[in-house]
Amino acid sequence: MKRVAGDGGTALDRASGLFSHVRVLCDGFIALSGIQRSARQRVNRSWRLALFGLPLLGLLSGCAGEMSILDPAGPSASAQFWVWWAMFGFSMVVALVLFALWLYTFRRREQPKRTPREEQRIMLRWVIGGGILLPLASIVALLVLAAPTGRSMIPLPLPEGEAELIEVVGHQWWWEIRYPGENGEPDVVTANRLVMPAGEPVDFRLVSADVIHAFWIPRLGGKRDMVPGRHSVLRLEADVPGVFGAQCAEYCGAQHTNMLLHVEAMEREDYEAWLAERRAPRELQQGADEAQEAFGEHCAACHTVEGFPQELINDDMAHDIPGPDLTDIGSRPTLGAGVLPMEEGAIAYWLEHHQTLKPGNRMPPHNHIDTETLQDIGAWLETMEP
Ligand code: HEC
Ligand SMILES: [Cu+2]
Repeated sequence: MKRVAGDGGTALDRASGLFSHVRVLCDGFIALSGIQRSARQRVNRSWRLALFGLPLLGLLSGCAGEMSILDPAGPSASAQFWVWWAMFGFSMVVALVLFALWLYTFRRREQPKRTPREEQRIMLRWVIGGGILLPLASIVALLVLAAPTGRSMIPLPLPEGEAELIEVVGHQWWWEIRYPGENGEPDVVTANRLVMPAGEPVDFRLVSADVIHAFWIPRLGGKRDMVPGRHSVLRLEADVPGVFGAQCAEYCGAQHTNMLLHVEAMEREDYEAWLAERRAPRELQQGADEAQEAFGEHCAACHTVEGFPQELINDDMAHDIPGPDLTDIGSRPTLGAGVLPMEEGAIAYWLEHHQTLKPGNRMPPHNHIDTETLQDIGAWLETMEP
C-alpha cells in the first residue's frame, strides 16, 4: 500500500474554512431556536428565511441529475430508494414526536407532586422505552426492509446463465476498466468510461491498485469499497440504456473529488459492437512519426497504446506509476477522470496544464517538453479511436 499523497497546507485551510461555515450555521440555529434570547432579537426575517431555505435548496437540488439516489434507474437503486424514504419518513415521525413532547414541557405550568420513587419509575420507563425498545424496533424494521436490497447486489447464481463480468480497478485518481476476453482473446482495456449492457445484471469485480477507493453509481445502486489486495463483486443493473455519473466514494487523497467515472448503459447489440470494435486488430496512423517518436520517448513507459511499436518505447524512464490505457482515448467523453470534456485540442491543453487542472495528480509535469511537441502528441492521440 502506498501512502496517500497529500497537500497539508490546503487541507488545513479547507478544514478551517469548513469549520467557520459550520460555526456560522450553528450560531444561526441556536439563535433561531431561541436558546439565546438576545441573539434571537438580532436575527431578522431574511436571515431566518435564508437559514431555513438553504438546507431545503440543497434537498431539492439533490432530487434529480445524473448523480442522484432519488432518481433510481435500476432494481438495486430502486430498492435502496424505498429504504431511503422509509428511513426519512420514520426519522420525521420521531422528530415530530420529540418536538411535540418538547413543546408540551413548556405548556405544563405546575409540576405534579411525586415521590422520588415515582420519579425514578417514570425515568426508567423513558429510558427503557425510548432508549432501548424504540431503537431496537427501528433497527429490526430497517433490517427487514433493507435485507432484500443488500441481497440484490450480491452476485448469486442466475437461472439464465452467467452475468456479464466487468473488472474495475481504482487508481489514484482514475478508473481502469477491463473487459474479459473470449477464449484467450486480448482483454479490452479502457479508462474513466464504463460501458455496460442495459436490462441485465452485470457483475463488477472491484479491485484497487493503491489505496482504498469505493465504486458508486448513485442511480444504479451501491456503493462498495475497493480494498487493496482483495477483490469484491457488486451486482448492478440498468433498466434501460442511458448515461449515468459515478464517483469514488471513499476519500483516497488530494484529488479524490476529481475521480469521476462516465457510465453508459447500452442495448446488448450495441455493447457487443462496442467491444468488437475494440477487439479488432489495430494499425497505428501513418504520417504521425514525430508525435509517435515523442510519445515513445516521454509517455509510452506509463501509457499503453495497443499496437504501439515496442522498439519506440523508452524503457529507461521511471514508470512505477501506471497511467490510463490510451488506445481509444480519442473516443472518450472526458479527460483526467472528468476534469475536462474531450474536444479538439483538449489533450494538448491537458498535457500542458494537468498539474493546475488537477493539482498533485500522479502524472509528472511535462515542462521539459516543448509546446509544439505536446500539441503534436495531443493531435495524434485525438485520432486514437477504435
Ligand atoms: C510516470 C507515468 C506517466 C508518464 C511518463 C505520463 N503519464 Fe499521462 N498519466 C499518468 C497518470 C497516472 C494519469 C492519470 C492522471 C489522473 O487523471 O489522475 C495520466 C493521464 C493522462 C491522460 C488522460 C487520460 C484519461 O483517460 O483521461 C493523457 C491523455 C495522458 N496522460 C497522456 C500522456 C502523454 C502524452 C505523456 C507524455 C508526454 C504522458 N501522459 C506521460 C501517468 C503518466
Ligand atoms: Cu476516492
